[in-house]
Amino acid sequence: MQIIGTATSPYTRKVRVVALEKGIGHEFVASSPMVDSAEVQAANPLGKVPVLVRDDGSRLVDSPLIAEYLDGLNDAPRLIPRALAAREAVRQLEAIADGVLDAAILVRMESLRPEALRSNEWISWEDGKVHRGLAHLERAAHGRRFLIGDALTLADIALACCLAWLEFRFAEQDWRSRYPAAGRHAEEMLGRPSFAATPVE
Ligand SMILES: N[C@@H](CCC(=O)N[C@@H](CS)C(=O)NCC(=O)O)C(=O)O
Repeated sequence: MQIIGTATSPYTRKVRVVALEKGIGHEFVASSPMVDSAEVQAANPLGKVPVLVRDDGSRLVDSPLIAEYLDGLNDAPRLIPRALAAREAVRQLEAIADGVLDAAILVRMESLRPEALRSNEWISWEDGKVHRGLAHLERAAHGRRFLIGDALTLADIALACCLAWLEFRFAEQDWRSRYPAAGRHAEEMLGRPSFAATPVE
């Protein structure tokens, strides 16, 4: 099995961490949607990473679907609970962490455009999603070691991937003092071997 993506992509990191936490053997194939665009577009019509390539050559795209597939391969541990309420809660927090990233990536892309073409209105619209999403995740992390239940889930992985990427790309912003509970939570997650093995660089 292969996971195609980049070390800097937080969605790619999320599925790599899921595979590592569950002890699922795979090969990480570094391929950038911008630099190796023909290769990535051949693997995913949307031209985005991550892409999971199974041993029979079939592919899965979109990190929530890839994470769900990987989680179903074994129970050691189960990162998406089977019970409906807990499952919904985990997927909801994953969706919000991913949505924060979607918006933050748009902020970054827009900010990199020449000043004359840049829309500050658009940047602040997307930035609003980043901060409202983080405020939600901050409340979820308050006083908790794990976001849902008493064991690691996909929600914890998604939040740590999200915060680590924000700190990497927007290092000038002090995310941890603004969102201290999320920061403490990410700090603990980033100490896990699965995160140490997937540095954002
Ligand atoms: N919803 C997708 C988002 C994936 C995504 O946006 N990946 C970025 C890299 S971090 C990408 O490939 N961007 C290239 C592009 O949008 O053209 C997922 O969760 O896998």
